[in-house]
Amino acid sequence: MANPLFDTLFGQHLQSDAIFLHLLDGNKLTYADFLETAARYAGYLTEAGLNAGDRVAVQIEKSPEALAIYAACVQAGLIFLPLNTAYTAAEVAYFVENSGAGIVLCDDRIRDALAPIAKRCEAKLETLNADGSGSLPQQAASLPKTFETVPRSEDDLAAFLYTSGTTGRSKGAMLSQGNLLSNAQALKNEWRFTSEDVLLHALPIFHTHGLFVASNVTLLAGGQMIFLPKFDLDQMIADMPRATTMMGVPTFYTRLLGDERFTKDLSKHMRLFVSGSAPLLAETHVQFEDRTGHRILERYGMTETNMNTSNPYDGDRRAGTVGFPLPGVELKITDSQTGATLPQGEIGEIEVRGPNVFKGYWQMPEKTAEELRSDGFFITGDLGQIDANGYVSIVGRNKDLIISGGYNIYPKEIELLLDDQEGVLESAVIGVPHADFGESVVGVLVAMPGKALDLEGIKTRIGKSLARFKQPQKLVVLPELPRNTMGKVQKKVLREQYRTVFQ
Ligand code: MLC
Ligand code: AMP
Repeated sequence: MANPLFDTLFGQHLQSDAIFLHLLDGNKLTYADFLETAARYAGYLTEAGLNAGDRVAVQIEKSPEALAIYAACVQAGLIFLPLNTAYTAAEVAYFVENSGAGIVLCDDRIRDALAPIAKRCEAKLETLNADGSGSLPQQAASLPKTFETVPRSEDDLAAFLYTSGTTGRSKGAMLSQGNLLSNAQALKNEWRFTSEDVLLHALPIFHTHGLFVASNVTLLAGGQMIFLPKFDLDQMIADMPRATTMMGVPTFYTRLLGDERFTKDLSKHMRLFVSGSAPLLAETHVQFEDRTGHRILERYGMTETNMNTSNPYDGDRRAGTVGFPLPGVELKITDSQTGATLPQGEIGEIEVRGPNVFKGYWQMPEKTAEELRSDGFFITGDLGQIDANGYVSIVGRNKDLIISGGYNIYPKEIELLLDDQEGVLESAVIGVPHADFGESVVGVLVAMPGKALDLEGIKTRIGKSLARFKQPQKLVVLPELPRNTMGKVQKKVLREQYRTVFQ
């Protein structure tokens, strides 16, 4: 095939008058209309001088046009680099610089903030707003509604998704066409997606879950999406009667359960509810079944690997487990120190191998080598266990990571900023239980001898460079951090100490 990802996900729908997207304002968009927009954008990006393999950094609100940029990149052989809209200009600067993006696409509201970054990185800067206006659509409007698809192979890169690391430095996970395609095919089959499906889509489209899992599976099946700008409880309840399936992070499910309008009746026609990106409490799973009669299907994945495991569609969906490895995915539990495979039932590091596993971190061969073994197994940093029936459970993390409302937050990144604040000797950032977000961020500070810390001032200053969702919801001061005999900070002790601050 000329361009396997484009041909399989999009190409099959080029002339299709079938509905693809239902929008908040009641409008509907057919596949053909969507793909004409994508073709114009692909034409624009190519005329702007971008060549196959160049990076397109986008920090734009969710909209059909934003999704069309993804399609345009695939069609033009460009690498799509979506960025969380909550990132500050300082955070975006790193991604643009590190990726060497040839163009930065943003909302008009943040154009001025990103202009110096684009200039410094010699990247073009164009805008695309949530309502479909902006400098890019303006220039693309006069271009042809068809575009000659740029040939690519399954090994060619399709997307960079940045993921932070335990060192605090973000790494660009390089995903190939084959990575995305193989996963979309596995999930469509496992979850029985067809052209009859209407997915209630309220996830952001700058991460694996909303972009690849939700959108690619729907595209492959030729289904429809009720494409909501964000999660809004009233809207979810209003739209559920029109949907057949929903995908969400656990916060979606706890919020739905917290509303008495969410009843068995409202959801009885639904075919499937999928949860992932963060642990779904077994208690939520049980409550959901009690309320609706549906058993949520929990799956497990990550940026670097797409989806690895899934509970069965037909078999027993077990609360507190993430099910079985997907077809084509190998999963083993290993000793974190030696890498040796552990006997069945023991807890260890989860490693995965398969066509879903990424190609490495952009221009970071050492980081890649630390996590991606030469035999193809990726060391996930998650701790897991496989039971006698083959169900995988995630029991903890071997990486210092907080997951809040499905967003990953790496403590190191915040600690580096806190340590730089006036009067701070050292800091430790921890995640503690939070009823809505699952986990939330607490910053523990130690002051330099004789110094008093201005906590409000510190909050304001770090807020300038750190996305809101990463900012500690609470800062506390301790005389010293608890350490073990090796001198390592005992975050477990801190997590226990501050367990109930949000409850
Ligand atoms: C928003 N806020 C958060 C937050 N989301 N704080 C902590 N954690 C979060 N996840 C903050 C905002 O900054 C704001 O702060 C306040 O909460 C309300 O903002 P909002 O925009 O109204 O929030 P809301 O719409 O309620 O968003 C919550 C959410 C959203 C859970 C619906 O975060 C969300 O859609 N999460 C999904 C993330 C996701 O797609 N993850 C997949 C990653 S892929 P203030 O103080 O200004 O009021 C992956 C692989 C895999 O992990 O396996 O899928
Ligand atoms: P990200 O880097 O944003 O892709 O996040 C990936 C991480 O999310 C994984 O390494 C897990 O720690 C976590 N994760 C994803 N799905 C689940 C799940 N179903 N249960 C528990 N943790 C999950």
